[in-house]
Amino acid sequence: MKHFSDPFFAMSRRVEDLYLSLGSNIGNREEALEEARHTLSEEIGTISNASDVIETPPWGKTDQAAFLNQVVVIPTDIRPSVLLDAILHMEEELGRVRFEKWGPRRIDIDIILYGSIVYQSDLLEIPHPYMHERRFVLEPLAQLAPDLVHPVLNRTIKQLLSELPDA
Ligand code: PH2
Ligand code: MG
Ligand code: MG
Repeated sequence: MKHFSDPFFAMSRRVEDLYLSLGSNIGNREEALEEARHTLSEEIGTISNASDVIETPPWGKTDQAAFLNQVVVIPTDIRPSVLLDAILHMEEELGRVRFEKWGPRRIDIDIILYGSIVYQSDLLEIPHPYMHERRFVLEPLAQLAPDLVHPVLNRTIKQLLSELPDA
């Protein structure tokens, strides 16, 4: 029974707020985000809250076009491993081609936070391992949930944002 090795099998399933970061820096970026929101609401659940869409300079790999970024919230009880499969499938359907790590993409959907769940597998880490270093995540996230506490760092989103070294 391979299920017993999944820590989530033992957890009581309850609805938690799933925070996703959306990003696009190829083609019609607005349209890519719009399609992502539409597909997410069909495949995962109704979006209960969404930040503004902001334009952000490329982070990590800086010789590429500016991104549009947004954070959305979906209350759900879907298991993390299933979520990841669904999201990877959606990214493919939405025309994502993986060229290189941190490189340009039409759409990127990243799991940022999932309630206060801490999850780690070979394929997925929640909270997102770089979220606290990324202004393009923290800024829109702080619009929605400034007082939300990062379950590993034990700091609020507002605090993490104020502690970012300025670019
Ligand atoms: N995504 C990356 C790497 N760099 N920079 C910005 N501004 N926005 C992103 O969404 C982004 C990035 C890897 O997924
Ligand atoms: Mg990403
Ligand atoms: Mg990604």
